[in-house]
Amino acid sequence: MSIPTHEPRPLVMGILNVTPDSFSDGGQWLDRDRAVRRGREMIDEGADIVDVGGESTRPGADVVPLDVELERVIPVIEALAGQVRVSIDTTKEAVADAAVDAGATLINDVSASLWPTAARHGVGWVAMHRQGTAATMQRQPHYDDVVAEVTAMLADRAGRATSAGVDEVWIDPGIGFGKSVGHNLSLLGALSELVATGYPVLVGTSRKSFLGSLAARPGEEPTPVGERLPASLATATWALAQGARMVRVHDVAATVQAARLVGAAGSGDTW
Ligand code: HH2
Repeated sequence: MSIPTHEPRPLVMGILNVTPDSFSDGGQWLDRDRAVRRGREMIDEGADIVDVGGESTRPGADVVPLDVELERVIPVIEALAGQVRVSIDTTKEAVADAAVDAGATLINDVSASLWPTAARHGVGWVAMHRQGTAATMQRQPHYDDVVAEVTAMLADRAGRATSAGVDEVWIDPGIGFGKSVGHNLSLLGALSELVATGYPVLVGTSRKSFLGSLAARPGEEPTPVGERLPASLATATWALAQGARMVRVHDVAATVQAARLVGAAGSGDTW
């Protein structure tokens, strides 16, 4: 039998931060034309969804006024929406409203509170877990049982969204959002518990700081953000192999290859 080259594969969401201060790509795509070009490049690289954001969520990031966030994201969404599925990464209802009017069909919500907006528009919704806010979340995250608490919170929000009429609900453990390195590892190690809720799971580890500390050689500094591709790919592959249906990444081309392999290896075909 010939070896299939286009197995159904898990999904890849490409990150497009139209911000000056995102932790990894801040300032790179703030210019509208560059952002649209990067979005088109991600489509060519195989992104299933392009996730457009206008406000960084990194610890200590500034709050962005509504008009500024709209000005950053709406023209980019309008330019890309006919060519690829677009999600809007926001916690503001007014931004989500305008983004859906501009063509976005998924609300990626790190505050896990915008399900009524998704229900009103009839679009999909991602509920992400976080402890605290951007200002406070990495001060001293604490859980008695991180896996149980994150799973319970996400199942609760997803249930509310489903009852409110949202047909497409994703859950996301929020790696790095009010979590220590140990919390992140516990959640990655127990992803099967989130998968067992029955909601599709999205995971975002791409270039995050815990990868820098874990991948560094003993006694060395954490690997810089631009050198975290191997660790990002390893954790994306791990997440997909545990049953996550989508990963959110900066490095689309490389991750699409990894996702293809996970899809092929998990297809159950005998070659
Ligand atoms: N991570 C970030 C932002 N949005 N959304 C979901 N669903 N899951 C995540 O893990 C997630 C997210 C942070 O990464 P990034 O967008 O690269 O940085 P910044 O928030 O600084 O713009």
